[in-house]
Amino acid sequence: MLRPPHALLRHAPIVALLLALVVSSGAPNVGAAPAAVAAAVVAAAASPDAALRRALDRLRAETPGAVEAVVADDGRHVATIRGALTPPGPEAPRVVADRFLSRHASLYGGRADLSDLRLENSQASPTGRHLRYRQTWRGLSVFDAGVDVHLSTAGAVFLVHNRFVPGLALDTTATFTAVEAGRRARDRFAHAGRPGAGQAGVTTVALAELGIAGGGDPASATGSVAGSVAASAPPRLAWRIVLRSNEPAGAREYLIDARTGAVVRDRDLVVDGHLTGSGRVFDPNPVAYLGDPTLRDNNDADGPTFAPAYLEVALPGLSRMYWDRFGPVTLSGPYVRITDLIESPFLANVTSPDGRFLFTRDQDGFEAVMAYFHIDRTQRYIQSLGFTAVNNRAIRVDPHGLRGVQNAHYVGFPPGGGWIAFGTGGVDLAEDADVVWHEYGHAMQDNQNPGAYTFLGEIGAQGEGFGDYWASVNTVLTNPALPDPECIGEWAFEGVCLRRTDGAKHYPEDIEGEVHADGEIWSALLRDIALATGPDVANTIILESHFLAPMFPRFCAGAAALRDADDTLYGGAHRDAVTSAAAERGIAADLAPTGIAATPGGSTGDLVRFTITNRGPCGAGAVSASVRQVVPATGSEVEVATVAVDPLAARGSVETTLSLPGIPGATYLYRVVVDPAGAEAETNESNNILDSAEIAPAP
Ligand SMILES: [Ca+2]
Ligand SMILES: [Ca+2]
Ligand SMILES: [Ca+2]
Ligand SMILES: [Ca+2]
Ligand SMILES: [Zn+2]
Repeated sequence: MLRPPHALLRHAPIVALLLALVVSSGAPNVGAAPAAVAAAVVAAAASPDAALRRALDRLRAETPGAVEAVVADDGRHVATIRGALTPPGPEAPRVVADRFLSRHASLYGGRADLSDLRLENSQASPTGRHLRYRQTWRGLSVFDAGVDVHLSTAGAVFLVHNRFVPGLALDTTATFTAVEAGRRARDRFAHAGRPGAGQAGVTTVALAELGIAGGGDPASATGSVAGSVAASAPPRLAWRIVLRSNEPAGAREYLIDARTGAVVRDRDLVVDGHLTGSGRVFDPNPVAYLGDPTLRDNNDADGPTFAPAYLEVALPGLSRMYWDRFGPVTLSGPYVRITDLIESPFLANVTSPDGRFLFTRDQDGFEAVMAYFHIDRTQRYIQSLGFTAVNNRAIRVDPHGLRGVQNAHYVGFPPGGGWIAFGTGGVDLAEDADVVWHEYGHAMQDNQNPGAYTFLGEIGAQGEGFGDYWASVNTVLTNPALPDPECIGEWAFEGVCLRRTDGAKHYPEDIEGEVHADGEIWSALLRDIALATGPDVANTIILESHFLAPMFPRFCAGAAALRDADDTLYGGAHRDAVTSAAAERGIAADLAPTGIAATPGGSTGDLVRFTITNRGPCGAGAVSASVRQVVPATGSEVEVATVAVDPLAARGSVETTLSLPGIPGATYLYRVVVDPAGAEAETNESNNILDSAEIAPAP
C-alpha cells in the first residue's frame, strides 16, 4: 500500500536491518575496545559502523535463520536483535544467555567477561524465560541500564534488548551525601503540584542508592516508547532516591546528580499497570481539521492531501497480550478493548512490539487506533468531571463491522454492557471521530441507565441527540479553534454534515418520527445549555441526568431529569439555563389564564372566575398567579390576590373563583398574570396575562 514520504521519515532514527545470510570472511573482532571507536561521532543512527557490522556478521555466521537488528542511535551498538540467535538446547537459560552475552559483548558494548553485568531478574512465561541483566560499573549500578535476554521454551535466545551505556568514565566520589540528596528530592516532591502535595502527609525516604544515571530520559525520546541507548545526556554519578508519601499515598523516584545536586530525572512510581503507546489519528477528522470539504474517500486511499491532518498522539493504558506482561502490545486498555472479531469483516487485530501504532488511513490499523484513542480520551474526560461510573469499563469495539455497510452502531446487549462497531462502506466510519463519539454516547447512556434509551420515538431521539451533542462538544473541548463544531460527520459523509447540533427544529411540529432527525431537537437543546453554562458544567448536568431519567424517557422526562440533575448537583444554580433551553425547543409547559369572568358585586364583592390551563406538552411545576385590579383611566394596577397553582399536568387545567371587593365609582377590570415571577420556563411566555371585561360604575 502507498504510504506518504513523511510516514517513512518519522521512522528514520531507528532503522531495522534485515540482514541477509552472507558468510563473513572477516576475522572476528573480539578484542575491540570501546575506546577504539569512541571518537566517532554519529549524528544520525541510520546505519551500523564497521565494528558493529563485523559483530553482526559474526552473529549471522553462527545462526541458522535471519537476524533482525535495530541499531542504536549511536550506530555502534544494537538496540534490539531478534531471530534464531542461538540454537535450541537443554542447558539452563542462564548458561545460554551468559554465553551469548559473552561471545557477542561488542554488540551491546559490554565486556566479554561479563564483569559489568549482574543478573537482576529471571521470569518464566508461556513464551519462555526472560533474563534481565543490570549494568554495573566499578561496583555501582547503572540505573535502568543493561541487557534483556529472552529464551524460548526450547532454550534458544530469540530476542535481546540493549540499554547498556558504553564507554563509562567518570569520577565516583559523591560530593552530595544521601541525606542532602534526600532533602533535595523532598523539596522537589513538595512542589510537584500533585493534589494534596505539601499538606499534612508524611514523606519518607524509602531508598537511597548511589549509582550512575546513564543516557537520556527514555520518555523524552520522540515517538519512542521503549527506552533505547540514548546518547543525548552524559552519564553521571547520581543518587536514586525513592520517596514514599501517605497523604496521598504515593511513591516517586528521583535521580539526583551526586556531584551537583541537580535533579536528573523524576518519575512517578504509581502506575495503572498499563503502558502508554503512540498512535496516528485524525482529530476529529480531515475535513474539519483542514477545513476542506472537497476531500474524498477514493476507495480508502491515502494521499498527500491527508498528510497535514495526521496527528501523532499518546495512547495511554495499552497492555500486552499475555496477562498484560508478555507478548506484543495490543490496543486494549482500561476503557477500550479493540477486537475485529465481533462483527464481519473479521480482520486480524493489530499489535505492536513497542506500543507504536503508526498507520495511515489506507491501513486497517488506522481505524483501530482512531477508536481506541478517541474513546479512551473521552472516558478520561468523563472521569475528570467526577464521574467514575459512566461506562467506566473496557468496552469492546470492532473497528470494521456491520458487514461493511456505511453505518456504525452500539449494540446494547447485554444491557448496559454492549459493544460498538464501525462500518466501512464509503469512508471507513471510524476515521471520523464524530462517529466514534456518537456511538460512545449511546454506550454511555446505556451503561448509566441500562436499556432506558433504546427505543423508538423521543426516547431514541434522546440517544441520537446526545450522541451528536457528545461529538460536537468533544470537538469544542479538544479543538476549540476549529470552526463549525456543530457539523456532525463531515468526513464520514465526504464534506456533508450528516446532521447538525445548531438547527432550529422545534417540538412537536418538527417531529418526523425518525430518531436521528428528531434527535436534532435534543442535540440543539443540550448545546444551548452548554452555551449558557460552559461545556464542563453542561456535561456534568447532562451526564447526571442520564442516571435520573426514568425508563423510556420522552422529551419532557429527559428535560425534567436535566432540571433534577442541576437541582441535585448545583442547588438549581443553572435552572434558568436548563429550563429555558428546553422551553425554546418547545419542551416545556405553557401556562395560560383562560375564561376569565368578573361579575360586579360592588362593595359586597365582585365574583372573579378564571381557569389556568397548561397548554404545553410537558407538566408544569408549582407557580403562582397574581390577580390585579386595573383602572385604565389612571393606569393604576393593584394586586388584590395571589393564587397558588399546584403542579399542572400537560393539558391540565384548574379553575379558581374569588370574591373580591370592587372599586365603587370607577371603571376597572381584573387582570390575571400567571407565573409573574417567571419561575417556570414556558414554550410561550406571551400568553400569561388575561384581562376581564371592564366593569362600569353602577348607575
Ligand atoms: Ca470486524
Ligand atoms: Ca481506512
Ligand atoms: Ca464535526
Ligand atoms: Ca404561557
Ligand atoms: Zn446513533
